[in-house]
Amino acid sequence: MEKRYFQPEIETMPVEEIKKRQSELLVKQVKNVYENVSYYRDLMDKKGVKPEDIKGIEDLHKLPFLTKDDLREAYPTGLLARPKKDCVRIHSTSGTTGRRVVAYYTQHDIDLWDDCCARALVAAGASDEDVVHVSYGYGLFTGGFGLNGGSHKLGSLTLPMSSGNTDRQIQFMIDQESTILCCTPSYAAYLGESVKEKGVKDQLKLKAGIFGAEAWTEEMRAEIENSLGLKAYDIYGLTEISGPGVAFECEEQAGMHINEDHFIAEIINPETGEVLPEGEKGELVFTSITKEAFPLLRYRTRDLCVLSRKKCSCGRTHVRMSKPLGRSDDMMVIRGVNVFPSQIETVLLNNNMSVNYQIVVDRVNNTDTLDINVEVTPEMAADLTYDRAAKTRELSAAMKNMLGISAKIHLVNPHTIVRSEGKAVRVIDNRKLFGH
Ligand code: DLL
Repeated sequence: MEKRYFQPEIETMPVEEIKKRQSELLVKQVKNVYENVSYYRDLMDKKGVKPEDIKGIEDLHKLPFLTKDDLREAYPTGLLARPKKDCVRIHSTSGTTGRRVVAYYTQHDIDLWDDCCARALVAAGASDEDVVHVSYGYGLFTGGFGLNGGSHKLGSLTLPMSSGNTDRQIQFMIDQESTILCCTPSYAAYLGESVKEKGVKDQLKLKAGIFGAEAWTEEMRAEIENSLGLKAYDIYGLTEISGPGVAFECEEQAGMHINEDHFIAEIINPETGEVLPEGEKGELVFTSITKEAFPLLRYRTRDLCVLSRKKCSCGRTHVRMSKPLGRSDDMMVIRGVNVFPSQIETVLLNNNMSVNYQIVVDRVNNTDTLDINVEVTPEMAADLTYDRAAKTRELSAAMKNMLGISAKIHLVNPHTIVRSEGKAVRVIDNRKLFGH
């Protein structure tokens, strides 16, 4: 049966009530963590904060932050708040440098995560009558298991496809009449491209897609919606805080509602750590108030975004976060100028290029170089009158205008840039500025 919300009483709870609930849970969680996690107790002691100092969310700013470095330092079990024998699962980030981040879950933690993903599915219009096609990777990555769990909870028929084998994905989509597609936006774009090549769009029954785990632009949304014939919804999350479903888009498609009954969100100035007022752009910080095994307090995500309490027409009262506008740590500084990959993507897509591109940064003779390889679309490649040199000049000018620095544009043939079945590798920075 179709419903508007998965848990209406929570998702539409008056803001004052949410805050009251957050305060109560925070006080309990701080006490729990102080008593059970020596690593965090040491951090609190160092900052001179005792659990009694935290009487509600107004005191949250007194607590120390946690960063990925702390997680690495405490690896593997230093931040566990429950005995390992109470845990039923781990997940891990795909981090290639340093030690991995591993998050632990009790059954309670899995249940609440499933609820969050079920809320996201319902917000995208899913019900127990839908066929949910999960093409996020299964395994240590949280994407596959997360959406799988949400879909089960909702009672939808779940296709645990995992990523890869695009021909088989499309065949199952047709044969099983998949209605909701869950995968990374870059894989959705690739699926859209393959569907177009096979000429099978009219055999698909897709109505919505839930795409996240990496940054994507509005231009890319339009492209995917068009190629797959669905409405594309954003979903946000991170392994440390549970996985996908920390926040999700509703039909408004204007920011993602954060599941505030489980996670308290703050925006801070990434340089000073100061908490910023609503509406200001800064680094997103999460405190998990209901998790048992791996409850993180004031975890710095490095994602830059803006929060909004503006009333949403969907009726949900939970605060909305903007799409991440970059990361406080993935921003590239090229010839002294701050460059975000999303700016480059916007220029490419606004100029009718394909979504298959790669940014290569290097340093030659002490000068940074920026090269952008982008595939021409099959239509452009087939058009004998197409003027690649003119297009290259046009893109170079648009890029200079957007970034403030010039970039070398290389138009390459379709299918020459390696496709991703998970998160796309958009940036290759050969400068190795950070010693990795
Ligand atoms: O990417 C969890 C996830 C799986 C989210 C499936 C959505 C869908 P991690 O691998 O730990 O977890 O990566 C977390 O990915 O801090 C963001 O920088 C980025 N990210 C996640 N969702 C989005 C999004 C999963 N919707 C990191 N838009 C986060 C932009 C996102 N960036």
